Parts: sequence; structure tokens; C-alpha cells
Amino acid sequence: MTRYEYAKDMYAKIGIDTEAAIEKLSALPISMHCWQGDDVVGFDSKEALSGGIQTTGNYPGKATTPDELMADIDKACSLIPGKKKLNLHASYAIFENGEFADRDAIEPKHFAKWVAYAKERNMGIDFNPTFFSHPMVKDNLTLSSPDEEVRAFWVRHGKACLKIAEYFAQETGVPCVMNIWIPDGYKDIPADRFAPRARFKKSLDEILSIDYDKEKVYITLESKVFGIGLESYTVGSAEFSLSYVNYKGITPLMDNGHYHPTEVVSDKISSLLLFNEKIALHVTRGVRWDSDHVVIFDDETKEIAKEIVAHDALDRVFIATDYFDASINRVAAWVIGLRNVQKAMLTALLTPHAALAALQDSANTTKILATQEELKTYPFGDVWNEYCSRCGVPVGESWFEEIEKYEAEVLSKR
Ligand code: RNT
Ligand code: ZN
Repeated sequence: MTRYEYAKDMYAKIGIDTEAAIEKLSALPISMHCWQGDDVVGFDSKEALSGGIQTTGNYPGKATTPDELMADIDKACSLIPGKKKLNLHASYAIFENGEFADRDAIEPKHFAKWVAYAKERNMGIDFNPTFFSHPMVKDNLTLSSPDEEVRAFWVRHGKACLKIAEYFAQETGVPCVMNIWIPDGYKDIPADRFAPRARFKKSLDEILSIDYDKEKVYITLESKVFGIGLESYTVGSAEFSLSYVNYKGITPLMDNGHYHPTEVVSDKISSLLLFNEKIALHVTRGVRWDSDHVVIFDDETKEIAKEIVAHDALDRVFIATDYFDASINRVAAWVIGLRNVQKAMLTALLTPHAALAALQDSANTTKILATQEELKTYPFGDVWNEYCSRCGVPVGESWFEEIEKYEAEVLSKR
């Protein structure tokens, strides 16, 4: 009997079909953020990263050209099991032959290379307007700016991105999630909390006033509680974002680094699923704050996965990663984080949710706790290894040898 066969039997005894779990997980797309590869720099400006987010570290070998970034994404994908979608930011527009278009004038053609890349790999594409790291961000404000020139510029950017999102969906045949996140806010106590939010609402209304195919593009709005230099007030707070989403019938996006430290996204998912057809997630890891550390296989990531699986919402939740660590090998950072998202999902798929829920309904909370704790020592690793091997990616820590080789042969030569 192989280790997998043994594990399969053990899970079968508690009513879990490991084959079905592997099959479900193989079909679940995880949207991989391109910006881990170059510290959120992009190709369209020489501006430093702004918007209250921060990368720290200067590990050698970061991608500085589209070809390098694409090669690094390929390397990472070859070491991550499961289905991937590509998540791009507008700042990753590719300009050729000396051509340039500012953020408010970008067009689908500036992303044609990404489309060709995704099509060759059978990937869908998600998209993000880039409302940061640009000279038109004035006083940390974009869509909520009182300066009409600034506000209008970013509205045009949003509209331009919507066209590009439609183009991605059209070309790849996979719906595109277009996520709006603005960094707007104030470092210290604002005199007026209302007007910036009213302007943000107006700007979103303007962007969404253009016609788009709602079957092809899902617009999501990402809330946030604070940013570096924006500690006292963010325009796109949780209440603003949820209310706006409900008012317009778009999709909410929760980033698990964007709440007060004792709040957990795992506890928010069920409420949002009750009132929204679809929801979206940015899976990250906050260390004390929204620090965007590489996702690890920790309790909260598992709990998030559990909420998706237990409510049978695999096809209602858009799962994306969002973190950026410049202090370690960037390709490895992708691999570690995405393998951990996959592990969390697999753990959830190997949990007898219905049986546990029945215990809750019969008030047998003692048995719930006992079962949950016993499940922690089930042979999860053997199912995980089987899954990796069936996906054709390295099993166990052997993937790291590939990273060392890639670093020696490619990254260190940059
Ligand atoms: C920032 C948000 C946002 C960004 C990316 C780069 O706090 O999480 O999603 O990380 O758009
Ligand atoms: Zn995010």
C-alpha cells in the first residue's frame, strides 16, 4: 500500500473522498499577482512605489523587463500545482518602439503581449487599474481629489482599464475580474471625512457609467483601513466599499491585510456570500499590519479556505494572491505563497464540513473541538504530495532545487 492509498482509506473512513478533493482543487483557478516579481514597479513609470504600500529588501535579480517578468512567472508556475490565472496591474502595460501612453490613455494594444502570453498558457487574466506611483497622484489623492483635473485624470484611467478588462475577457474567453483599489486618505485627523467619500462615489459612478459586459467583466472594490502615511483615514473604508458594492451591484473584494488586527476575513465571508452572488479575495499575510508578507500555511489562511469550501462557494469566490517581498528570492516567494493557498484549499476539501455542522446543530460542541483537533494529524501531506505529483510539479521541498538553479543560471546574471 502506498502512503497515498493509506491516506485515502483513512479519509474515506470519515466520509472524505480524496480523489474528489484532488479533482476539485485541480480545476480551481487562483489568480497569481504579477507584482511579486518586480516589487510592484511595473513598466510605465520611473516613480517610486507610493500609495501607502511598501516593499522592503533588495534581493538581487528582480525582473525589470516584460520578458524577464514573464520568464519568472513561468518558472514559478512550473513549481505551483493547480490552475492559475494571471493578475496584472495597469502599470504593466508594454510599450514598444519608443511609444508611450499615459495611464489615462492606455489601450488594449498595450497589453497584447500579455494576452498572447496568457493564451499560450491557457490562462485567464484579471486586471487592476493602478491608482498609485504616478505624478497625477496629488496629496495622496486620486478619485477623491478636490482637484478636478486630478480626479478627471483618474476617472479616465478607470474607464480605459474597463475597456482593457473587456478585451482580456474577450480574448481569453475567461471572465476578467477588474479590481479597484485607491490609496486615497490622510495621515492625520481629517477636517472633512464626507467630501472625499462623496467625490470617490461620484468618480466610481462616472467610471461605471460606460457600458460593459457584466458577464465578461466583474468589477470589484477593495476596501482598506489604513496605509503608511494614511494612518488616520482612508476614503475607501470597509463601510464605504460594501455600501457602494451593494448600491451598484458590483462585487466586494476583501484583502485580509486590510482590517483591524483582531478582525478576520474568515469571519466575514459567510455574510458577504449571503448578500452577493460573487465575492473576491486578496490572500496575503499581515504581520502586525498590512505588511503583505508571503502567505504561509497558517490558521487564518486555512480558515478562509474552509469558509469557501464549507459553503460550497468554490465557483462564487475569486481567489487572488496579493503580497510583495523584496527581501527573498522573488520567484520562491510566489511559489511558497501560492503552494500554501493550494494547501489551505486542499485541507478544507479534506474536512467533513457537513458532519461538523450537524454536530453544531445538535449542540455537540465538545465533539466539534475534539474532531477538529484530531483532523490536524491526519495524513494531509500524503494527499498533498499525490496532488503535486499528478499536477506534474515537484513533490515536497524538491522544488527549491529548481529555484537555486534558476537563481544561479538566470537571476544572478541580471
Ligand atoms: C494595497 C492593496 C492592493 C495592492 C495591489 C498592488 O493595500 O492590497 O490590492 O496591494 O493593487
Ligand atoms: Zn490587496
